[in-house]
Amino acid sequence: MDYKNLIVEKSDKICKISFNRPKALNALNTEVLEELDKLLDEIEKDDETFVVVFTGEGKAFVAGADIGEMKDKNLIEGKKFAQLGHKVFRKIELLEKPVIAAVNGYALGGGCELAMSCDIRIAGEKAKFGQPEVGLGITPGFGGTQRLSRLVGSAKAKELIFTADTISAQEAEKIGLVNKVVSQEELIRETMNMANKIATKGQVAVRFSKNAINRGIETDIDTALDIEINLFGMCFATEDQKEGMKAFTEKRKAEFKNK
Ligand code: DAK
Repeated sequence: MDYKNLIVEKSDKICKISFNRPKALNALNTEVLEELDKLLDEIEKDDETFVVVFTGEGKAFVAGADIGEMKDKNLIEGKKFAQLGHKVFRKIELLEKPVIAAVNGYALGGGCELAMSCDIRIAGEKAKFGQPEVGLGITPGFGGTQRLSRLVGSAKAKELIFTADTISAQEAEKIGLVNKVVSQEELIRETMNMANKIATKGQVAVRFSKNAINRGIETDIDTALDIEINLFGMCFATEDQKEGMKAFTEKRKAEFKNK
């Protein structure tokens, strides 16, 4: 399927998705969110995609929800927009396959929230992060109050949200909002290297690990450990576990079938 606002490139088991509304700094409108919703369904079913990478065309990753579209919405329309955004962001978070955000520039408001829905964030040195919503008279609306506090702790999340400050990539790394900062030139290469590394591992185990971390973090430690025990046990019903351990004892590289 062709997408108007997204550039989709698939190679070597990696699907790279670039937001492509550079004139509006890749702001998220209904059309972009609907395209993303469809694309995520396609990716979930695509056996040739193991890892997803998000990035942005131009100087922004995503500069937030589209203020131009939002400003005239009434209550019903606002609610519909919110439901669509939440559905898409949760779909990213719960996608079986790992998702990496290569944050090339502004990640503000809904853009920062989108990056936080991804599993891993790598930032270019010029990237900027922030939740500027209170300056527009709204609260963060695509999960920012919840995901930011889970990532960086409630005190830092409150500081960033209450002040609407924009922070640098370096500051974002310091507080744990991004995994690492690299030069702008190296951003895509470094991100692809990490994606490639993940794509060569046993994908059932990678996906089980994502599932265990996501579900476990929301619950008490005993329930969380039970989740791990069950998924660990299920690995022993896979061909990958047999092959992975056999390859180790035979001192060769495992050839996973991902089943
Ligand atoms: N929406 C629409 N257009 C945007 C935009 C945005 N978020 N951000 C930038 N643009 C547009 C600008 O209007 C401008 O368009 P033209 O004037 O050229 O037509 C173009 O992109 C270039 O922007 P600038 O000229 O402003 O570029 P600068 O380099 O000078 O500044 C900037 C870059 C990122 C600092 C600045 O553009 C900026 O402050 N942008 C707004 C950032 C922001 O406030 N983002 C948060 C948006 S609020 C909800 C759930 C979630 C949300 C809302 C509701 N529900 C539950 C209902 C989320 C809200 C948000 O994300």
